[in-house]
Amino acid sequence: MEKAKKERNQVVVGDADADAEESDLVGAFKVFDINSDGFISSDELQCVLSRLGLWEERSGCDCTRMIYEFDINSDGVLDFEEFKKMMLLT
Ligand SMILES: [Ca+2]
Ligand SMILES: [Ca+2]
Repeated sequence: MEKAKKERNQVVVGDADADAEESDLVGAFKVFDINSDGFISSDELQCVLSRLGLWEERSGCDCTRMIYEFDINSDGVLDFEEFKKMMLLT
């Protein structure tokens, strides 16, 4: 019984960590979602990346393509779940 209780406590702690990480991502998502419509378009992605100095025109990197790679439901924009995947993979 003691052991089971301990394991449950660990799960709760794990969830709290995940929540903290999630709220960081929510904050990052809001930065990228300039017009606050809940989606990140390729224009927004490019705009924020260039503002952060992370966008290099001459690198040949293409935001539309970047979105396309993570756009799971193919609606042309990134929702929070898709954004989360992008942040965790890059
Ligand atoms: Ca938006
Ligand atoms: Ca999408």
